[in-house]
Amino acid sequence: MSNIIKHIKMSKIDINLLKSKFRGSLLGSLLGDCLGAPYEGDRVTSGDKIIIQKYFDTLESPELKGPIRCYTDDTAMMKSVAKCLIDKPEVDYKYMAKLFVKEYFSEPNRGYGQSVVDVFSKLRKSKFDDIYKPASEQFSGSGSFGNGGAMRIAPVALYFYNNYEAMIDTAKKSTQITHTNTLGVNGAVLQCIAVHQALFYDCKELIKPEEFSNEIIKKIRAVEKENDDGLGIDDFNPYEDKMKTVQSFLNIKYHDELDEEVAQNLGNSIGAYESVPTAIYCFLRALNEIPTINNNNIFRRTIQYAVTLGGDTDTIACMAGAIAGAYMGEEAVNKYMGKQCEGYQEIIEMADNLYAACVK
Ligand code: F2R
Ligand code: MG
Ligand code: MG
Repeated sequence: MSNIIKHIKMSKIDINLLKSKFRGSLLGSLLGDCLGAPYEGDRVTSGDKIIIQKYFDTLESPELKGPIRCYTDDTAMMKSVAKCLIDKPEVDYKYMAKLFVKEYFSEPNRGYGQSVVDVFSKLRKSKFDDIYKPASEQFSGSGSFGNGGAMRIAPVALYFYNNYEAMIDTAKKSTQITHTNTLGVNGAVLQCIAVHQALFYDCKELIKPEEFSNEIIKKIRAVEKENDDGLGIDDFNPYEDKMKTVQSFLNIKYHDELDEEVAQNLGNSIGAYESVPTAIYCFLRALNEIPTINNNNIFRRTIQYAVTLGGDTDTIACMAGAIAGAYMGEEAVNKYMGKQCEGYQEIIEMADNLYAACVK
């Protein structure tokens, strides 16, 4: 593990920027969710991209009354993860499970995954006797590979900004409350690694997509190695391989039809394997100009681009936004756009409380 940590730009972290980066990341998660939600499940055409451009332009208008964009399960669950870390410095997973269940039964109409709600019911019925049992029984024992673990993981990356090993461990254990399939768990770990890594880059220096993705590949390789059976045959490194596909797409000059290929090859569905690498791709692609998006702000471009890929737009934009916000900080978030989103002030306060809980 120590070899991997050497690759993280530890020396580059500026503690004064960190508070803004905490806010930026949780706001990125919120804005991606709220602004992507109206398009969830849609196929996006070239004409739709023009409409999405206008939609985002309008959201930046000071005249617009808000908040009117509701958040979904992505933010509801992210808030529970953050609250758990704030309230219980020694992570209490039973408390986290209780927060998920309380949140769901208080507001069940937030667009939760079809199967994860069974986990919540079983947890409640069993009085949280074994918090990992209900998830392990999903899909005839294979566990969920949905992106529900990844969409809520940003607070873990922030809280453990200076403890990489604890971060990986917490990303796994917090995901396994609802998702036990290796693809669901390692998808959450991959997203956590990406958010964490973005914290260590100064937004005044443009990230080199190849350097950033190479760092991620090294780290996810170490995580996936733990699933090896030690025989040296049929090694199973799906996320490492998918990140290499991300790199090959980044090497292609942008053209309009590319988005369709990205959606088909990297994926845009609710499976973690078909959405987490895609979110990382959105962030890395949006570091540079995208001809179909008329805006110079990397944070907004990341979220807008994620929405234009269609499919699981709230969740891909939420994950991409969390990475972009961790890189750019709160200053990149347009306040008028933010105020259009339900829970904007609450998320800022939550980010500050999370910061206070871990930065001494
Ligand atoms: N549920 C949705 N979107 C549906 C439409 C919502 C609509 N807009 C509305 O407002 O009502 N979005 C949310 O769900 C995704 C996260 O899901 P999560 O938490 O991973 O849930 P679940 O149920 O565990 O998995 C989701 C589906 O994936 C398939 N699946 C998972 N594992 C499987 C396995 N081992 N074998 C076969 N299929 C598996 C199933 O279809 C699950 O129902 C986010 O997009 C969030 O926004
Ligand atoms: Mg959702
Ligand atoms: Mg979704």
